[in-house]
Amino acid sequence: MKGVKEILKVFRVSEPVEISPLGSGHIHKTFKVTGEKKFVLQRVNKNVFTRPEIIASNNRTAFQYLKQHHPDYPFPQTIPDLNGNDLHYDDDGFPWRLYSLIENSFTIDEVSSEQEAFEAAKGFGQLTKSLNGVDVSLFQPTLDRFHDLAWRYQQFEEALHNAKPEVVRAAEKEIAQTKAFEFLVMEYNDLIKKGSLVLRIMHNDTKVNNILFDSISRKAACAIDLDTLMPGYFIYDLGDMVRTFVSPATEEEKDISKVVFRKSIYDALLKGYLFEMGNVLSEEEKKSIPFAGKMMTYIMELRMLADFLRGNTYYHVTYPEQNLVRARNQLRLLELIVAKV
Ligand code: GN1
Ligand code: MG
Repeated sequence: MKGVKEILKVFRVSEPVEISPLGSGHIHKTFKVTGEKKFVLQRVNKNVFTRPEIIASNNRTAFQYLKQHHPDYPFPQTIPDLNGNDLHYDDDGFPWRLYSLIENSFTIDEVSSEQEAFEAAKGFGQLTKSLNGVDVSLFQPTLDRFHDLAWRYQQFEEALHNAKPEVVRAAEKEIAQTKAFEFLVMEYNDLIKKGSLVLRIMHNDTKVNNILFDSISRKAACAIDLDTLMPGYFIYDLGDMVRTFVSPATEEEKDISKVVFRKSIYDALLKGYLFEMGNVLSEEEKKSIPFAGKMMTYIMELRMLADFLRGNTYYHVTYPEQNLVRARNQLRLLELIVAKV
């Protein structure tokens, strides 16, 4: 961990410190740093986020707006390095950033009660609500067309076209199932064309483990992982909550009989989200609520399957079929959401 200690010096964190891996994100390398104080240190994945300065600038814009309009909002702002920069680049060109560790907090990978669903959804809703009123044009996309379902479908087709025959063979069933949901792309295109959705500053990565819960109150302390804080539609956040809350099994579960749709959790998350966003969303926007979970489960499934077809170039994997397992899992979930919502 010598390299990590060198980086910490640039952020004025001196030894002795203990460094350990943190969290279950698929993109960055995250460490918990324990010394005199506690920190979260992250190495940003520069292959995914090719313009990390946009992350820093979006986060700063949000932070400044919140400081002025909602000073109590617990926004996780980075600690600048010796030169006052939010990101510090190492010799290999990787950007690093440092946060204070929020004590007495925890994350969950699965939702186990209606209360948790309500609180987490309320937490994500609170972020968008607090940023309602900020000038959206001050923000840039950190990842282009991130939740553009039509584009993601095209990427899947491209990956399929270029995949090795044995890889296609291994995923034959999933490919056929995926194609059968293409109607969701048409629905998405129609919805966007109608223009009833409002461009807002969204979190855009609202898996349940991106909410920090307070250990004592068990309420949402704050939303974390703000790399994709950028313009988007509310269905992106609501949909990814549906995707990651309603089933008791995560996207990593190999046994798809464990993937189930819990209606009571769905209702609780909707209630929590609308508790904050009920007066922010227009009546027209609210008509898209049932589409949210379908769209976001499908988009993630397409991305996972495309990554498998490409040979696992995007998501971290610990075994070769992991992206196929994830896609299979998400297909089952999608089937359930389409049937029940
Ligand atoms: C990635 O960074 P992490 O692990 O929270 C991905 C999300 C996917 C998610 C699937 C920047 O999120 O879009 O929903 O994996 N983030 C990026 O688990 O691609
Ligand atoms: Mg992320």
